Amino acid sequence: MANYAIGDVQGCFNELLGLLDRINFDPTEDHLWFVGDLINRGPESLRTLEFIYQMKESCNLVLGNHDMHFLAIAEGLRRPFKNDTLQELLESEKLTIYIKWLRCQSLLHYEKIDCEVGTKVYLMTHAGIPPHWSWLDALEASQEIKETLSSDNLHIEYLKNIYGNLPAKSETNLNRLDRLRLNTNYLTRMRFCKVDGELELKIKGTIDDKPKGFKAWFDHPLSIQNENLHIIFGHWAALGGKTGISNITSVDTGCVWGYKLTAFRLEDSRVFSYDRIN
Ligand SMILES: [Mn+2]
Repeated sequence: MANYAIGDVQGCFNELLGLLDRINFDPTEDHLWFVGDLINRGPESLRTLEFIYQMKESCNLVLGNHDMHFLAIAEGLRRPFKNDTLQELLESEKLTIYIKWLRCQSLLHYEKIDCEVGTKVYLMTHAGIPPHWSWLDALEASQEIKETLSSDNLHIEYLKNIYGNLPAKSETNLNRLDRLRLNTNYLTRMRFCKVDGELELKIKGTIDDKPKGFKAWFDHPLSIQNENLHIIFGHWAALGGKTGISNITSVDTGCVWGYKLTAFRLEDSRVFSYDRIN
């Protein structure tokens, strides 16, 4: 029995099958941790989502920005972008089942895992954890989003209001929708920020492209960090799977951009990968 964190699949279905074959994945024994962005931009969003849905008992997953984007389109709140590859999924007869299932997923997952070096707490989000958040801040923020997104009464208003780069940081008296947007941006879109959590969401690129005064979120001292905690995230393909920090692991290695899909085995930190098939 082993746990594998899998990077952003983004509809790269054949590469996912290839990677699972490479790790000898056994759905009756092993667990997969998906860092989000299961779908979009790659060739087979529908087959990817179908496949993961069918083995959902063996999977933990957190939602990424592309998964949220899909939900907003599926609810008729946004139009697809030109390079989105969601059409087949949007026309699926099981669309309502997939929407409901995704709406009930979290933006944060954590679990104690017995590793070769002792017990560790693994914490997974799509983009990361901002420097100023404590454990309680992270749990409260993700719980509020989960309750809102899974609520039949609140999810439309939420999905309508998560778009935008502001507010850039926590301020006193933020209203509920601004707080939800900011916390969703932290968990699903963050790359660069200041130590107080001020976000810079326009700049992408590598760690060297940091705007003046900002750093990659994981290059700040993190309030949440302790010696047993290991953070897993995706979202930032340009890192090439490298953070330079031993207990913060990036598993997005840009499969959809022509590179590879990566699995990180939590028990022994071994990395497996499968190249993009052309
Ligand atoms: Mn992403």
